[in-house]
Amino acid sequence: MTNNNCPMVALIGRPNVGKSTLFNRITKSRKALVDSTPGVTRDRHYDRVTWNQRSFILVDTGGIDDNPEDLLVHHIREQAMAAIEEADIILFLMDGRQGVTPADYEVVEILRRTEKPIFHVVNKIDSPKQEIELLSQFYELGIEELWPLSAEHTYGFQGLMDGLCDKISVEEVDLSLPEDTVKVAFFGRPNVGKSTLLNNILGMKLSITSRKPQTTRHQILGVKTTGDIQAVYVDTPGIHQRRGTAINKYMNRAATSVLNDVDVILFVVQVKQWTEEDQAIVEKLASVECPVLLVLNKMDKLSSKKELLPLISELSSHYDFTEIVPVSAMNGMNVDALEKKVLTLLPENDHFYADDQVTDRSMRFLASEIIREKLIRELGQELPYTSTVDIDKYIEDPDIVRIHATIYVESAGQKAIIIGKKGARLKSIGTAARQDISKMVDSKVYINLWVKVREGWSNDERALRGLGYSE
Ligand SMILES: Nc1nc2c(ncn2[C@@H]2O[C@H](COP(=O)(O)OP(=O)(O)OP(=O)(O)O)[C@@H](O)[C@H]2O)c(=O)[nH]1
Ligand SMILES: [Mg+2]
Repeated sequence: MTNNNCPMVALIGRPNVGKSTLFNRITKSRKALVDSTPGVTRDRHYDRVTWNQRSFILVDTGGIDDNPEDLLVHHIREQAMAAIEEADIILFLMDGRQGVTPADYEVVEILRRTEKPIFHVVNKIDSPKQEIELLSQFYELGIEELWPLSAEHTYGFQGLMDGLCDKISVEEVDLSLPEDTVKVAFFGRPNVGKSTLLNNILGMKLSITSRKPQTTRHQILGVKTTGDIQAVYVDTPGIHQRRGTAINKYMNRAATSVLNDVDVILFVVQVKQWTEEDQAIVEKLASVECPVLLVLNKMDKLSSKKELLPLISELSSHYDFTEIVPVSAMNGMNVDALEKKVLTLLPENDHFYADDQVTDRSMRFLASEIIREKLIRELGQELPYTSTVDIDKYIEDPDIVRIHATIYVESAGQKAIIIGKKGARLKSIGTAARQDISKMVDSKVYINLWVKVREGWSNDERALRGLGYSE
């Protein structure tokens, strides 16, 4: 279930202390992004979480709630011992409203046997006033550091997550997927419709799209489970010949690195527009051993079907493609057939992600992408290519999500363009982003946008890493 360097964080505690509420809160960044097909499992006990550039597997060791009281202590003891054995970090939850119980004493004693980091969390504490009233009795357990929390209402949550992240180093994290994960990569030059195609296959808007080339800047994973096969589709930035700046190099690396570990390649081209860039990409594919399907996109632009056969015969001279599949990502034409073909090339596999999970990206990341999409769409040709979005704060309150984000540009002139007359442009970027994010998280959203000048960020490796462009 876990991969080599990704730490496992176990949630333990008596029934009803709020383990599942905390589990859902930590993983909630993706809860809005689950498949709504009826019948798919929702009973998840583990999930991969990325928080502040740290990744870990969170395990909810629930499932003992039906046991009679006398068996309970025995189960909790076992649960604690198993966590000591298998987990890297333990979150032990107690119930602030119920007070200290004999089982809590017992678990605390068991946990003293390990050197592993342990967070003694006292849940159901909703305010500073309650913290004063309820927390002190727990110091009887002889624990120096207690973490008051309201898993339900977020009190203490950010502090707990920061504390947890302090125990996980950024470098330690291995983001590679387990060996039996099957990856299908979209590959191609900018603007051919790779992201539109991914979204069409997933049946939801995950990867941002626009009429401008070089919209996608990162690898975006889209997970789709069909029966026994869980396919991980990977959208990549368009490979381009623009050399030079650090961000251009980053984007090309983000695209080509997918070739090191991929099971099927979907080489996407635009119908009747074979260019030098496509030719350069085909040359990169020479050393690839997995099946490569040529996806002929934007078929809706082809005036006559008669043109298709000669086109296919011409294109097949470029490479020994497993198959050439004409589609229209925009209107969905033949996308089902493409997906079916892909599935025939994939083995049945262990499902690393929950069957209803759509991506491994956090809502924080997706929010920054949506804001960037609105920026691109709002500015069209005027858009300074060298702009990016960084989320300063992403706060989930019970009835609203509050997002504070900064748009970075490289000059005061660019800043003025984005802000617009009396701030009108910036306002409509914020409104459009708020609507999309609100749909995704199924909650009210507030967005506060700033524009700042940071000269030369796009050609500065360190600045890029600080702004989320890290491999
Ligand atoms: N007519 C037509 N337009 C399409 C089709 N698929 C995508 N487009 C449009 O092509 C443009 C580029 O689409 P994207 O999905 O952003 O392309 P991409 O390959 O991901 O581009 P980069 O991320 O820049 O590499 C958008 O305006 C899409 O609406 C299609 O089947 N037909
Ligand atoms: Mg794209």
